[in-house]
Amino acid sequence: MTEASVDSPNTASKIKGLYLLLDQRWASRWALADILRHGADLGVRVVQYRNKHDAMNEVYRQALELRKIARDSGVTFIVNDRCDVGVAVEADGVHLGQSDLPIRLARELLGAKCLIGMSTHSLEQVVEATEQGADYLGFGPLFPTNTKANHEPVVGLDGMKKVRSLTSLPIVAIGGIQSESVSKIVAAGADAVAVASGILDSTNPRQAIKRYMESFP
Ligand code: 3NM
Repeated sequence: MTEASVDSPNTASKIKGLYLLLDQRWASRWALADILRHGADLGVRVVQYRNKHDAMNEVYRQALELRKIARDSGVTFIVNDRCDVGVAVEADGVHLGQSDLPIRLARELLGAKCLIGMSTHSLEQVVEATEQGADYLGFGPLFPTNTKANHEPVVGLDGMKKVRSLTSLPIVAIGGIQSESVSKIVAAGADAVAVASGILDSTNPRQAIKRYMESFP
């Protein structure tokens, strides 16, 4: 455990505002390190590194580079899916999907101080992940998105409102979120809003991050 994490334990209160998705599929267009630096500069507090494609040595190399930048700028760094990468780069958290390791096993591997997030897509999954000890939940897709292939049915703002009363954990709304929708999503009960394409498909990601940041009430 590093000194920094002893000084500032990972708490779910770090899951707030714009949750920036650094998805490897855009790495041929943008340096993800630059996107992270722009985010940190504009006040983003949490990022997730997402790579479902590359070989493990490349995933590790990219994760380590991003992890260092995040640590230097005080941004919470979360790795998608992979507990082994999370341990290897001393990530602040690991985000699990419904087909990843169970939360109980992830906790054994990662320890008490590592944040564990869980993707949920239904009321039942929200209740289950809360009972199983997740630190925060992803919930979506709020709206249709091309970023996740074969995604589950859209939950919409109504779904968001329904799950708010089912858990006291921070909820990260995800899926097809444009900056124009942020205030309504927060009003429906989300603590954070995860975004990939709304920023990485833009011709000016820095401008796009700024627009999202200014959309929070
Ligand atoms: N998970 P964008 S939706 C990674 O519903 C992911 O759990 C989802 O990217 C879920 O902001 C999604 O481009 C895609 O829609 C998020």
